[in-house]
Amino acid sequence: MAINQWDIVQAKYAASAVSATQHPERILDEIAFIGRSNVGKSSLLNSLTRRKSLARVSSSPGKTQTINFYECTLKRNLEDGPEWRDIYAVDLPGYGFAKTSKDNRDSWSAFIAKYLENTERLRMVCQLIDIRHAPMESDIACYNWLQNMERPTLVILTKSDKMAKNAIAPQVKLFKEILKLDDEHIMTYTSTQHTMRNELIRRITQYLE
Ligand SMILES: Nc1nc2c(ncn2[C@@H]2O[C@H](COP(=O)(O)OP(=O)(O)OP(=O)(O)O)[C@@H](O)[C@H]2O)c(=O)[nH]1
Ligand SMILES: [Mg+2]
Repeated sequence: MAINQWDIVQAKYAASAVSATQHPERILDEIAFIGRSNVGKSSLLNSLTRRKSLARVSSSPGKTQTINFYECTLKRNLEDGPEWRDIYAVDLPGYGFAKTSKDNRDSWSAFIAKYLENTERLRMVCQLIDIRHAPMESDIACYNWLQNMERPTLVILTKSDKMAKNAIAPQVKLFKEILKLDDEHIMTYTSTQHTMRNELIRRITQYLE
């Protein structure tokens, strides 16, 4: 790792919450990952922490049903020695899962909303959207809702390995226009190749200082 650049050197499961009152005992800065079911939130978390199956991944949507906290240790080398800090990476259940009943969806929204509204140490939210689709209504609504709450948001276009290389830039441009984003607030990601891993850690840690 280059000098000053943070890396995630350790990660472990800390807790699962099924109601807004459940939270791991330790108080740490939090980074949350939100997005439609199946967009690749849990996969991105595994890629980010270099762990194969820290978070459970499934090809059928609706896999993550609870708010899962992962305690991550960040490390960077400064000129006078290493510096460490712990944070929570928080994997949220996906939205837009059609097979779930309306009642279920409503309680999902209330549960997640409470977490996003009330978590004081939530430093930023990564909103994941599948790069292959134009932003859906639920994605736009979620993004606007985060902005109304004044949550710093980074949009991550996932599964970029599934798109032709020359189609990526125009698609990023489309998302930037629709969501009115500058370059610092959007990036692509591929959890199968990890090529954007250091860049994502760089962006996330900017919000911690
Ligand atoms: N090719 C490719 N497949 C991916 C990528 N990220 C995730 N997937 C696949 O997409 C599917 C869903 O991934 P998950 O990480 O479980 O998605 P999730 O957003 O956590 O889904 P829920 O927990 O249901 O909300 C799995 O089959 C993954 O292997 C990626 O970057 N590239
Ligand atoms: Mg998941």
